[in-house]
Amino acid sequence: MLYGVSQRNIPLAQSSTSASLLQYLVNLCLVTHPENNKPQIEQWINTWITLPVEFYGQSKLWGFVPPVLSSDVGYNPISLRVGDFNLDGYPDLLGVIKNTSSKGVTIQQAVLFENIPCSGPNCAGSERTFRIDFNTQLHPQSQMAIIPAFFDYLEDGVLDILVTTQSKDKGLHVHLLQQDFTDDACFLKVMVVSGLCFDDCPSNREPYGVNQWGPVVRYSTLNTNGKMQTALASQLTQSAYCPMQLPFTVFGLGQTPNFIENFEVGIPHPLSEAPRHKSWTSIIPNSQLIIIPYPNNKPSSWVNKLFVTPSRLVLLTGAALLGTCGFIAGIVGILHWREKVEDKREKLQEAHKFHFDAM
Ligand SMILES: [Ca+2]
Repeated sequence: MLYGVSQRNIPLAQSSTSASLLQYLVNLCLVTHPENNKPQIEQWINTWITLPVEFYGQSKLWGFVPPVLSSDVGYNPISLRVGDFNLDGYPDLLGVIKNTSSKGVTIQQAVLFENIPCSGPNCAGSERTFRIDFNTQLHPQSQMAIIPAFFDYLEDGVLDILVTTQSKDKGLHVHLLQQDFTDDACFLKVMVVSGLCFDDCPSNREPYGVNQWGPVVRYSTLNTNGKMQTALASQLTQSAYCPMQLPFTVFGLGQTPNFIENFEVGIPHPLSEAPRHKSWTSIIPNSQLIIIPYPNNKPSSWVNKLFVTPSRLVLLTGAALLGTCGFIAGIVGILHWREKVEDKREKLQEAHKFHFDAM
């Protein structure tokens, strides 16, 4: 078993059940049959349980890619990257799987593991599991996927996918799969920076610093059913073994256009000092937050920079409002014009009447 390697790759830094509890996931291979390794994803619920993830697809049995020390693309431990690709509030995974046919032909491709509800005895108490999306092709099939990663390419709060592949001539290529997201779902994107400058911030500039490891962010809000929806995530949980984690957190809010009732940020602190965290209320969905924890040891002074991204619905609502205003203005204009014509006619009649009376 690859427990030793896998333990370093606990990738899940986001609540997989949207229940505000961090769930530990570990991906591993049982290498009793190395050529046909049996892949598993296990979740920690008081004990490790195996999630019922189906690795059979496209008439093939797939497995994770065990790391090879002599590989010409580097030593890549089995890793899963976390990101809520469809913004439904449940973090999905991105990983590489491979299949070697009986003729020795190996296919290695990047796939999405969609976070879906789980019910039945196979779930062993877990409310969620993952389904491999064999239908979405993330890169040319003729190339071997090496490292996939989520990234917000257009800074619009919707996650895109970058995949590094290797072609038959050993050349490495980077592919971008830009997501054309049209679903009615909201997001909250949070970046917690270090709040530090090298020496002092010149010209009283904001001490943005750079992304830091270890901050925890949490939100709670009422969903469309009137129930409290909470989620929690940690930013940059890992710095070794090519983690390719996002330097920010994207929470999918699902179809929840309500204000975020409570939003909280905490950063690492020395054990001898008080915890460092701060809360904000009434955050607008579809917004990007940059938290500047300056000074680090004085949370009451921390600053929250909010950038609002208008969603498609907001734009549609604005367009409908403008259209309605234009329509009403048109009617008012027509009535006004008719009124003026009427007045003019009445004045002419009055003038004719005056001339007639004068005669
Ligand atoms: Ca999801």
